[in-house]
Amino acid sequence: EQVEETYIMVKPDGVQRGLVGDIISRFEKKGFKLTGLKLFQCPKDLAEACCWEFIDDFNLFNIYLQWLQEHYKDLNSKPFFPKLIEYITSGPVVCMAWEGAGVVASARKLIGSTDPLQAEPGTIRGDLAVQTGRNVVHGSDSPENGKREIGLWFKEGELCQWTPAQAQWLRE
Ligand code: YYY
Ligand code: MG
Repeated sequence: EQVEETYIMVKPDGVQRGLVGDIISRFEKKGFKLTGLKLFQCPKDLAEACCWEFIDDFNLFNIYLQWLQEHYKDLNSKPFFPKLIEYITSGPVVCMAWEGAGVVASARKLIGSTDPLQAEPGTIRGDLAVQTGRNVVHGSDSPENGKREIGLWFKEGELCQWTPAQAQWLRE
């Protein structure tokens, strides 16, 4: 089987609500391999600039905005995009890289539908959230985007290659 990578991120509401451990745990227990993990906070002045209220450093702001536009490149022109940026930059997020055969589609299933009210019970959004605008977690939608997003959110030395002790008990 083809080993894939996916970028999973606990959004600011998930961090504020104390759901980080629960969310990490679901991917961990399933049997995927964690290869990257960090808490990241968008610099405060940039977060405020992202609210389009004021802006101190045009250059830095543009770099960061371009970066978030690249992360959500399919959603740039949607009417909810400014609010999405405001939300994503409103507090610390937990950035994760997970690896495994089939991890991209399986992680999307574990996460559940974009609208938490439509998400099945047992999924992260189905169990832990009530609104699309506060759906606690991000997951890449294709192997290509998994690679692309990990490249966007992690620097080279931040990722770990390792063999979990349980590997031989997960697959025949
Ligand atoms: O991949 P997923 O997060 O399930 O949904 P996307 O269609 O990629 O949208 C990304 C993100 O945008 C979604 O998690 C919440 C937000 N959003 C929104 O606020 N309002 C919408 N109508 C659609 C998406
Ligand atoms: Mg998406």
